Amino acid sequence: GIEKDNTDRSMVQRRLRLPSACVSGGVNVWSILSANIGKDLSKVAMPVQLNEPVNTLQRLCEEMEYCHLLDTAAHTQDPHMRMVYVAAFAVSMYACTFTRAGKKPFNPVLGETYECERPDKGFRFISEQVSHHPPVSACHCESKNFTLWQDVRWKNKFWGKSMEIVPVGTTHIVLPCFGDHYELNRVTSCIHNILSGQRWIEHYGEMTIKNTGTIEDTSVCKVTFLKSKSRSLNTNDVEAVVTDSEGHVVHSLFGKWNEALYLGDPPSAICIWRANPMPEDYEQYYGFTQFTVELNELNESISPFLPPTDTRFRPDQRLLEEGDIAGAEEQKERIESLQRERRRLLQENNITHTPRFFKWSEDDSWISNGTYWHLREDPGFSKLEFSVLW
Ligand code: PIF
Repeated sequence: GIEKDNTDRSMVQRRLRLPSACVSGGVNVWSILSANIGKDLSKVAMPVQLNEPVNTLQRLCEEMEYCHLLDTAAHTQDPHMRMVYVAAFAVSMYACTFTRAGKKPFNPVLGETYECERPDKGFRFISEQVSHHPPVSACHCESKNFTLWQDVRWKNKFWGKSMEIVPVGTTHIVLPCFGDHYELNRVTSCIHNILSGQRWIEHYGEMTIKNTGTIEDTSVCKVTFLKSKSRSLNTNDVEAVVTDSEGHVVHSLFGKWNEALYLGDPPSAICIWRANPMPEDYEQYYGFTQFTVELNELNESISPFLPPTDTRFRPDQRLLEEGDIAGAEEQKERIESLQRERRRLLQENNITHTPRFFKWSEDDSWISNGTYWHLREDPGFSKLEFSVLW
């Protein structure tokens, strides 16, 4: 299946930049927020200028940029070193957020989907918006070395100057060759200076990584994302320790979530992960990494295979990417009212929405129902019915 139409695509030259730089100015975040104090912000339609041209489904895919760390883990015999690579991957998931405090991702409509097949990185990824209120995005990523799934739900706390985003849910990483099943929690993210001045993003709190897959490996990794004392002091620092079944420290790691992670103690520490260099002019292009730039690319080699619900077809996000703010805003409002209409019809008929490619599992998370890639190949999405999202 996976080989069929991607052998050519792995050779394809991907785009190096977005079609248009970010058009700045225009939105007064303060006026929006002050008009909605005390309200759940996820229930307020925000102007499209607050958005960057990727959505939360694609944001989950961005976290796969450094998946080679999971490939390395899958080829590492020593369970404590496997934990080190899994921890490095977990830290790397935050790297792309460093340059991204200025905007928010698009909020997908219910039933919106996204796929990303990257033979060059060895994975294929799917995601779907499985709930609208509250917004929940679920994803599933598979390769011959690992499977990763997670769903992301947020609790927003708006503190006036800053906004805290408290994630709910568990990230699962399976390494089938060792029977490992790692579970980890995400830490709190905070956007500072939301109303005025330079916005910046911070992640803090403790992440615990446990291997629940085997009884032999009871090691645990605790990753601490440190709160900085100020904008310029010890920012983005992380520390991690891997402890064995007796609680003895086997490995320690340190670094910065936006830069690099080291194993051991200085000066003999070795670099386990380093963030890729940013593309030229990234500041003008929403602070996107090269990998992010590629996520919303649409061309003839892929469009015939995608379901009509794929984010790449969503017109407001496409128009924003092209720099057409007015067109994007008009489409955003149109798409939102279509969604309200669908919701009204469901309510009138007492029907609850069922996600197409994910199902709710007993362990309190959304998991893939395993149908996406089969249906994509046979009969193909062009032969299937989908509701019209835009
Ligand atoms: C709309 O989403 P927006 C609202 O949900 C609206 O209620 C709904 O109408 P309905 C519309 O259909 C939606 O399109 C609001 C909210 C959405 C997220 C999740 O896109 C990501 O207009 C948040 O936005 C991550 O936004 C933030 O939630 C990380 O998109 C940076 O709550 C927020 C975020 C607030 C951001 C503050 C500014 C940060 C720079 O009638 O169906 O209810």
